[in-house]
Amino acid sequence: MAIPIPSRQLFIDGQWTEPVLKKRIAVINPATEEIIGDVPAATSEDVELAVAAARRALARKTDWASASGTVRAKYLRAIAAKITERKEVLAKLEAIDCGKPLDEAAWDIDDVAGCFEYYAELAEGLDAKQKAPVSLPMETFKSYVLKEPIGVVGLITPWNYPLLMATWKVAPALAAGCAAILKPSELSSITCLELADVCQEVGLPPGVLNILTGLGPEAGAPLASHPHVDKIAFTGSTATGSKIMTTAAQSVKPVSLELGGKSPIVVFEDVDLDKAAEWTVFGCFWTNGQICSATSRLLVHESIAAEFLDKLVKWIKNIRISDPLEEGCRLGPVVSRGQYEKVLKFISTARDEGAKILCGGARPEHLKKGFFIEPTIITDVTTSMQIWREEVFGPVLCVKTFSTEDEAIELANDTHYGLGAAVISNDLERCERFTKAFQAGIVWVNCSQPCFCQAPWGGNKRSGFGRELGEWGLDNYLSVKQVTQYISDEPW
Ligand code: TXE
Repeated sequence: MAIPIPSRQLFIDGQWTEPVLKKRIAVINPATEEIIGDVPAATSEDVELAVAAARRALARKTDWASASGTVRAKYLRAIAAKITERKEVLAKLEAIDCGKPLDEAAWDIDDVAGCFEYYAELAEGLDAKQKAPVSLPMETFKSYVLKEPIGVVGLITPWNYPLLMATWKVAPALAAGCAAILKPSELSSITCLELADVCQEVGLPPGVLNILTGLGPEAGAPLASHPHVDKIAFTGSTATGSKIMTTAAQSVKPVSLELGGKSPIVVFEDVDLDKAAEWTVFGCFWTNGQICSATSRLLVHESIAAEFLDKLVKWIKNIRISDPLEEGCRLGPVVSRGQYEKVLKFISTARDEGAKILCGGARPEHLKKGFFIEPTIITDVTTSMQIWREEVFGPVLCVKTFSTEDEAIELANDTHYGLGAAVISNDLERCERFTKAFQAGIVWVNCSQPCFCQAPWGGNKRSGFGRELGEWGLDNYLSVKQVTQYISDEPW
């Protein structure tokens, strides 16, 4: 059963605030194509208010940036507990907003709560790490390091994991003692507004987290260029990431960018083909392929290619495609009409360029409405084809065969992106060689996609830079201050 979309405003300075220009954005359920509600659309006027509120939150010395990590951890734990309490509703909202199966959405919400808990722990740990001594070659001086919140941070996030991607930024930013302005994607922002409600309920000090829903150019761009925003953290397309970097450069603002990908999965002949098929399907079709790290280029050893592709097709035929709220749904629609048309165009271009659509390639026959696309496998691909080179961000796997390790590595690294890479083989020395040779920020051995909030996440090349999650995620929001003191009684 669908649930009503709560009617919300922007969240600025701890208050629900109507956008200055009173604009709103329709929310469309991608499974039914129906308008199911709306969210406020912020513009630069609202960005001004939010930035001012965030700066005030940092100026009040008592309750945030200068509070101990232990104090901030209490708020993060309280947020985690409320998220867990609201899990069922949040999962349903996520499912009808971005089209992911309800079970998957529920796992996301568990991960959201887990991530807030994890950064609560790290916030507490931060207190002990203060004044870490630096060893100097001269005894007349002593030196230590203070880790301080970087200031007011702008967090711009995408639609594929709406609340989870927001949490990957909000939780460490707050743990570090920053004040934040979150700008979720206009395509799915409902659950981020529910996070605002949670923050109000736990009494998060006003201005510490401000949430501005709205369009990229109208709300995201003024946030990225604002002179009083000290850092931007962004997850989204490489094109928008590049724009944000250019804008941020004008005020020499640090940025961290988690961008697109075209990650390879290399499958050798020495493996259990059923297990390898399961990881390959999971790696590419989970969340409908709308994952930045989706292993969407399969490199399979030529000696097992035919048998392996047969198995993949059988796996795929068993994937239940339906409305995300239906029991047993494994694949929902893609997020929007724009994304639907874009993915189908990728498939038709691949066909026009001479590739073969082995399975899928169209809307499933039994679904007349909604942005549904069958899981698609494309073979006879060459390295110059668009389908090999560009991120599809949909349920599309393209396949090439290889005969030697060197060839597999060359094909795997034949991309401008460098986010994830997977190798499936029983030969662990070979896996080690691939681990070193892959040009990627994340390597999976005998699996694809598992993600833990303790481990660093991020890419190389045009997949961006900086790492989220783990301690690296916290460091994104901390600045390092060197303090050196002259301690000798002798004159210098
Ligand atoms: O992304 P955008 P879109 C890829 C994927 C997808 C494509 C387009 O290939 O098909 O990007 O998706 C905000 N200044 N990924 O259009 O534009 C925008 O409002 C400041 C990969 O949704 O990058 C949203 O909040 N902000 C990806 C966020 O940027 C701006 C996840 C992401 O939107 C802005 C999503 C501007 N000028 C898409 N323009 C991943 N790495 O996981 C837009 N935004």
